[in-house]
Amino acid sequence: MTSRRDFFKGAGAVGAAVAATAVSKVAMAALPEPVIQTKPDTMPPLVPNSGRPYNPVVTLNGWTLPWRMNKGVKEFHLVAEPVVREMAPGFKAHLWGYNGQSPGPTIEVVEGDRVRLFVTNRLPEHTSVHWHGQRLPNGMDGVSGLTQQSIQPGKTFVYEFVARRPGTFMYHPHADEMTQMAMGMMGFWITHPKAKHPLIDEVNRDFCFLLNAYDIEPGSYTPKIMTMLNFNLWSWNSRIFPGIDSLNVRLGDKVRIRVGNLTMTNHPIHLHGHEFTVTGTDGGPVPKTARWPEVTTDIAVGQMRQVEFVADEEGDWAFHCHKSHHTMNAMGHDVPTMIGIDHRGVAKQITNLIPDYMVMGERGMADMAEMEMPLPDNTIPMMTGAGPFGSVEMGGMFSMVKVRRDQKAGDYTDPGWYKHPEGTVAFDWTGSLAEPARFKSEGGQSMPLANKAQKEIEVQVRKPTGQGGQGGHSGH
Ligand SMILES: [Cu+2]
Repeated sequence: MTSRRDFFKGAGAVGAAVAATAVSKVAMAALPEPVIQTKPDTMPPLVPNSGRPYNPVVTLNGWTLPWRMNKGVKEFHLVAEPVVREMAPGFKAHLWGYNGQSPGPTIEVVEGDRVRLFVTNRLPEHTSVHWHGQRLPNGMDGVSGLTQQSIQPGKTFVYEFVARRPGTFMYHPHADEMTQMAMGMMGFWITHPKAKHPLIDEVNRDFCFLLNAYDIEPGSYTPKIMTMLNFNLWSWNSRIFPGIDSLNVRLGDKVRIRVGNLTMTNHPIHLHGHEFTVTGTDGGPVPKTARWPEVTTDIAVGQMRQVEFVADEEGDWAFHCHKSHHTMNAMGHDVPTMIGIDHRGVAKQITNLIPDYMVMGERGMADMAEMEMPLPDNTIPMMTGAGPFGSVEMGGMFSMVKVRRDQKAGDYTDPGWYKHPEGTVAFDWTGSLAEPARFKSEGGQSMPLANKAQKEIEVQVRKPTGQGGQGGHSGH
């Protein structure tokens, strides 16, 4: 994470065509200069320098959009445009997004703020922005064709409303939605409470990110937009592990993490080493009497969840989607299972004949993480991530919550790997071992003999081809 914010002044390139809304002429005299982000880094929280104070969030591998205060109105300028997003080091995707990145910048306002959003369309087709979860006048809801004309390429529309309800929201197009969301157009929105709120606790760290998914053939750069189930890249804020930054906190911090799902399937998000409670959704804060402890919470399509916990155990705690196919990166092949078959030396020869060919490890999948398989350009290994004890064998929707005693308040930098106190790491047993006592009945005596197959049948588990199913990696 860097503290450097790269701003590019894109002023002058904006043609202002104003929507037929009740926005004053004075306000329209000039637009706020769009702020463009060129880096995929997690930016430090943007401490508000105008308007009501609040405790800002940190957007994972993202940033918050600065605003201009204009006669008591917070003015933001979003630019919808093609972007090149680095999804992980060495892997770039040609996406659509806002202000230089996908997802777009997080918008942070305070309950009761009057907000004016200029949206400039630099895409090759029309768009609109829907402000998911907000209470607003119907004509500001951003559904093209239904509540407004769509924003044609080159045009700028204005949305204006009061952020009436504090909470966790998102924004995305409501025009050619399938294409534009598959291409990465989305962003986070947070409305902070204007005063102490009985159901919204103050926290030390407040993180947010969106769940998104792409189907990018290894060797290519642009997502396939027709894909409904067989995505091959499962990402947080358009980043895949090991490209997702860790969530770095101080021991004892109260931590809030806000997550929204704009993929086509649900994601059970799981935290190690701590229990959390779901304190709110995009519908608002959860009443305290309705909260219960969890270590995994499922986030359905189009839903948002905010979870809270006290980070009271030091360490590097895995934090990931619990669908195991979602913690792997792209495989562009119908990959046969080769468990039990020694293919050393063969793979390279086959690859000469069939450039796409890739075999699963003969001892399971774990050796894929270390295998020196020639990969096509612009893709990264399926499972990877060098940890302090070897390969983490993860990809996709995986990160870590790093809890440290000496992490300073307000410091979000990566503290490196956890140094475990002596005697607290699982270790290799070198003493003698007794044969495990197996149950005599193993093999099943409970089924009447008449119903049993004549011959003993043994099956081999075939994994993971994901044919036609959610979370599959093949099918190309
Ligand atoms: Cu998932």
